Amino acid sequence: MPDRFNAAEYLVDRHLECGHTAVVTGRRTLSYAELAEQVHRVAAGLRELGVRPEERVVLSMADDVEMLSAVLGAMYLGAVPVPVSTMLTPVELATLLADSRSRVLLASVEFATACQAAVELAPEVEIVVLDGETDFAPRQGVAVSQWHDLVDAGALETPYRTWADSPALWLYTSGTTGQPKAAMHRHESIRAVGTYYGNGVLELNPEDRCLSVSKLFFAYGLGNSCFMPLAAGAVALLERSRSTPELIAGRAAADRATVLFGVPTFYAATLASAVPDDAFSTVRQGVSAGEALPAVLFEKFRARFGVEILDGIGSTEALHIFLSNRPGEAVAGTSGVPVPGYQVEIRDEAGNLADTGDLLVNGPSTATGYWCRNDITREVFQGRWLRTGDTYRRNADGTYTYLGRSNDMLKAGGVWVSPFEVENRLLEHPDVEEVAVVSATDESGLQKPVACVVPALGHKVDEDALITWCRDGLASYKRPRAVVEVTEMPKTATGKIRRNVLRDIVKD
Ligand code: 3SK
Repeated sequence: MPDRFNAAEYLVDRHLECGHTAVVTGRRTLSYAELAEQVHRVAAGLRELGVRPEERVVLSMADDVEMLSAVLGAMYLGAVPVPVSTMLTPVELATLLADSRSRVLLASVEFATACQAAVELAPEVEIVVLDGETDFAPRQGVAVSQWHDLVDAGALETPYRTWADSPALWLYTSGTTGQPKAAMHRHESIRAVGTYYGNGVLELNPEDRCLSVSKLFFAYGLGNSCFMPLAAGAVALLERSRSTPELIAGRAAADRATVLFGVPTFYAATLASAVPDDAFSTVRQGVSAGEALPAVLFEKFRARFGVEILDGIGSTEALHIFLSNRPGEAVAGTSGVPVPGYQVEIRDEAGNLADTGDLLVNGPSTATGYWCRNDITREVFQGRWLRTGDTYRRNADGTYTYLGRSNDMLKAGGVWVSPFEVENRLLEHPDVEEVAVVSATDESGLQKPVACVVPALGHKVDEDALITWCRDGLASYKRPRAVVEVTEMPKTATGKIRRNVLRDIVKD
């Protein structure tokens, strides 16, 4: 038989005797022993509800002790937690409930209205457990209970006998346009995230206090606020409310965060805010992922807050970060080098190894595939290699530079142009707050790069000035042929720019 391994046991039971704090929220502090108690109780409660090993349980929950113990408790029981975005519409949530065949939905009070509407549309759901008192009018055939009912059913003292390759977790991903699909992850992949990125790159230790802007329902947030801190015996600082610069800066200072996990839009918003310059004085390391961090943000954040941000890239399919800068050696404007345990390669359109082209990764945390999506699974998961869908350049110093999503690359005058390179140049201009470059078809049917710009506060967009700025700082063929002002950048739930929406705007 394969080796027995349960990721929840590894993350929590291993530290039972340490006496150390595991989690701090705005209201509560739990030791590892107290967190383990909650995890064991959720596992027993789910078993009492009839949840079987390998059965999926959807979580539409806010970052708090209940959500953390729901993820871990389901895994402890051998079931499969499916944390989903709390920003989904009822129709979108119902689609995921149906796709995952979930009978049980765990929900936070903040999202009860959307969950109630979703359950109306999802005949699979039989039980809803809420993490607090709120109105919830279930449709016929659905039982609603409270968190205390779940955790009062006793405690499961030993984990289900999962193997390293047993299913542990599903995470839905849809990219910027496509249909949602569940990336299926193994118990072993969770250990790998803690070992290779958490320990191998960040050198997390029990003194660390990890604060994440991304919530637990994202792969990035789950690694930042659960897998990595708990694997290291460190503290996870959880924040239930929406992450604003002011809130995160306040929590970082009040709870003495040592590692701050953000995304480029958060770092940009923080720089644009009045957050005090010493707000992150306890932070020994900043981390950025989700999309590439422009060099200008890296420099400005370090200059103002004294925090070095390690840019990296991961994916839901890879579970966490696989290319990353290293502490003290960050090269601004790059995603760094492969995380220990991972290999990357770049292939051109013909499938040959190249210095610029599609990025593939081979590593210990890759998903086993997408649930019930055979064609796309075979396209994305190729043997040991995972196609990331990102275009990268390998630099002479061994670092990698992001050039754009492979399907976002533009051709101008027959030559490939990286939208990201042009965006970086425009971000250095004082009139520009946010920018995305997309392709539009001109009167002669030819493709041309167009920059969509959100102006900086109190500034105006001057098309000629911005085109000249690009012509002066880049090869001339890369310059945008037009600049369009937008008041707000359309984004996905994970903060990625919805370029398809911008393409529609510039088309007219
Ligand atoms: O998008 C990323 O860079 C990322 C990083 C870590 C985990 C998950 C994702 C999607």
